[in-house]
Amino acid sequence: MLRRHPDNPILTPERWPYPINSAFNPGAIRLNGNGHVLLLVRVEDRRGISHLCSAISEDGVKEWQIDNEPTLMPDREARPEELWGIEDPRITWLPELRQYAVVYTAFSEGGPGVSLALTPDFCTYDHHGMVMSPDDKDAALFPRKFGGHWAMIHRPMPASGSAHIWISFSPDLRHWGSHRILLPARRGAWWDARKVGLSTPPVETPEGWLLFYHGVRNTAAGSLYRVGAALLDLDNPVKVIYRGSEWFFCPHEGYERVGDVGDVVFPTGCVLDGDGDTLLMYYGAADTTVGLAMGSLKEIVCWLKKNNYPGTT
Ligand code: BMA
Repeated sequence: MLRRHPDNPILTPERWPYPINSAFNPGAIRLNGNGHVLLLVRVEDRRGISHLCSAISEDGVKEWQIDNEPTLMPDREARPEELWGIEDPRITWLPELRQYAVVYTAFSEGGPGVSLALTPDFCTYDHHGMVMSPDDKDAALFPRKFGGHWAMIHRPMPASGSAHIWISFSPDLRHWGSHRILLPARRGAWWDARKVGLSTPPVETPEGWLLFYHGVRNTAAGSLYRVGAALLDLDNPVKVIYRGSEWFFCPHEGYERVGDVGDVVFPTGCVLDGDGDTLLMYYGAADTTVGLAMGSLKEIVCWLKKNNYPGTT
């Protein structure tokens, strides 16, 4: 259901204006105003510390203008929770606040947690700091409130056992509660048995919020990251309407199978094309480069209906 773009990988570390190790797991948004696509790419430098760097393209496919220097750096003085870098941003436009929300992993001395910053323009940021304590990652906001509360999807990591996708609510984007499991990892031999985590921010469709998620299976050769989907109720996103039984996107091409961390496809951002149906999904490939895959929202929802299996066993 997702077709890789023939120009893949669309962004590689060699193209960066300054020396880096890898460029992957980008947040994505279509900018208000000119409609260009902005990627906030996770860039790992040669110390191993990640920052975010923006790349902008008119059509979201080619001629990327990469910032000449890091766009958002971890600031270990002002924000000690960013000691070992900032990673894997997910971007949501919040019409009510007229700001973009950037939710990212802050790698603190206590482990990775979820941080939130608001920005009107990707130049200045209002940092809310770490809003979900370690270990927690793979988080994004919904674009609007439900019953007066903002909702965030995230993935806390328990000390033992499987890691599930959770949803939490906040009246002010700072204080979070009403935590509950939204999508549990399956069990046994399932492709999404050990860990699941949000991929891109939820995508609104007429039938519900489309939730892409990665499932991780441990094998003798290491972890395998693959992508599946679920559909959440539009007005009550704690309600899962459908969950696909199978994954539909997995490491296959050379650049997805070989890299710093092989056998990983890790989508973190998507935008819609002008037709309102074609999805452009951006993903990290083998923790090294950025890939683009395209599909139809309608087709994916249709597939979910036919392949629905809400069970975990
Ligand atoms: C996850 C995150 C991602 C990474 C993936 C595969 O836990 O840390 O940033 O892409 O593992 O290594």
